[in-house]
Amino acid sequence: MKPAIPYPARLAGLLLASLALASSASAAEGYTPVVGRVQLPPDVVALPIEEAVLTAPPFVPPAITRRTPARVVVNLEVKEITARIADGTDYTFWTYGGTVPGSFIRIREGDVVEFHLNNHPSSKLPHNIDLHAVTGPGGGAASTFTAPGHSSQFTFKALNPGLYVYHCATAPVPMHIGNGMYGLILVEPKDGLPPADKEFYVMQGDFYANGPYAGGGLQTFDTPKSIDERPTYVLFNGAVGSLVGDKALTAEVGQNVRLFFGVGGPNLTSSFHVIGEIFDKVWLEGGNRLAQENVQTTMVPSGGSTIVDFKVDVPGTYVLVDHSLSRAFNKGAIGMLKVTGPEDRVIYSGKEVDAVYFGSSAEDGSAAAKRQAELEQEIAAEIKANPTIAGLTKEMQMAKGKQVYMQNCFACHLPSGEGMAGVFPPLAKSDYMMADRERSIRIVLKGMNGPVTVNGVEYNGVMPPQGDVLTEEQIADVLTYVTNNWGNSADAFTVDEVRKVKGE
Ligand code: HEC
Ligand SMILES: [Cu+2]
Repeated sequence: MKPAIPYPARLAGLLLASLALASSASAAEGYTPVVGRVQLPPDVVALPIEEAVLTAPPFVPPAITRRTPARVVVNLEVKEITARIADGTDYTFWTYGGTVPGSFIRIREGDVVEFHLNNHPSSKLPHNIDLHAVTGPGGGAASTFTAPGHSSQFTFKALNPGLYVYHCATAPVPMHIGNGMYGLILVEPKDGLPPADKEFYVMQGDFYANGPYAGGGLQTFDTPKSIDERPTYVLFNGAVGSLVGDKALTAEVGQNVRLFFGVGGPNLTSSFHVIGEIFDKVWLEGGNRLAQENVQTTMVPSGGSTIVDFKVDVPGTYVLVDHSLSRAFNKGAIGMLKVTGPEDRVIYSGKEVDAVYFGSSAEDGSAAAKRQAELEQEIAAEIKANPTIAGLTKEMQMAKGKQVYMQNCFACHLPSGEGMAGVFPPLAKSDYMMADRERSIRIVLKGMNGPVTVNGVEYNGVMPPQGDVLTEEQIADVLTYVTNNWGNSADAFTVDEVRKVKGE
């Protein structure tokens, strides 16, 4: 029989295996022999047995009310699935329990846990689990290496309270984690946590796709991007918009909200922040001592966690972000908490005054933002009111192009396309834009600077290139929109036209 391998040696083995990059080579490494059921002492045998309640994110199992230990049976299933990662785009996720992050597990300090890891027969690969709550080699990974259609069992005692990450540790590990194989296990302290009115489960992860952000179709893991730590997506709960709209978290004014927040990685840490709220209490790094109060942004390491509590005092939408903000605004790390209930205008008044200020053009920003919200509603209403729109390619392109425009162009060219005198040239009725299709594509792809005359007026500014931010399809859509709106009229732009100019 193979002797137990000490952790450093195992780690070295895993590293070597991931260097080999072939999962078949690592399969042999991951396997450890069956050692037979543990002989439990009488005091453990006498404990009550219960099956752990597992929940899918953003939900959390109910607080544990017993004040004595139990033998808890956990049944966790590994499933490889295809699911939406962004609008129109699917991704091949590997999951614990069919969700990203995996099922939330809640136990109590002192519990003896009989853990079953079941790898669904439809899986293509072996998987295992390293629970940071476990004291022992590999956190359970050494004992749970499980082939497709198999089930492994091991037992551990929850010695330390805290909020712990669990993840797959099968080589190549960053790939298994990068495909969504992580979750949280809460080990409640003996006396429980202070009560909260609402508890939610949110985890951040970085995803490395073999295509652009929301690029459409089916995407899978991209190893070079992962090695360079260049994520395509940084997400809360495994998809763009997983906590937005009717999937937003909810609470009522006066409630104490608790977030169990973790970072699966595989690579990035999180500067976790809720816009418009202050964390009243933070259990830093998921430890069990209340470590800090009144915190704006808390650092959460990759493979780490935090527990934050905050009372919601006024109604509105509070936005969860990684305050490394490109991740929020360009890679998907945005969630929402919608709070309903009575206003308290002393705590937060709302906009009290909007007056003209002649010193700068700053007011344009808020006017534009208001107009953007109106337009976005219009688009939604239009699409809703007209189901045949989907069949009409040009209109469809216009609708999609409008969304691209409202994200990437309106700030300078304004929602109405009229530009800004002396600074940003107009697109509405622009003789310059309408004169040359290929030139317009080139401008969007590569940007523009130097003097230009539009409708008889000279401009000399800088337009940043959009080729790295937008897909070819998005460029075709936005150009179709701007050349067919505000009195302009032209044929729809095709992806092929964009590709041709891009290849110049
Ligand atoms: C940061 C501000 C900014 C953004 C964002 C921006 N532009 Fe521009 N755009 C400019 C400026 C400034 C010029 C003129 C550059 C010059 O003077 O050489 C310009 C010029 C143009 C022109 C040619 C001139 C004309 O008016 O016909 C087109 C077409 C155009 N932009 C389209 C777009 C589209 C489409 C987007 C979004 C995908 C976009 N721009 C985003 C600032 C911007
Ligand atoms: Cu795995």
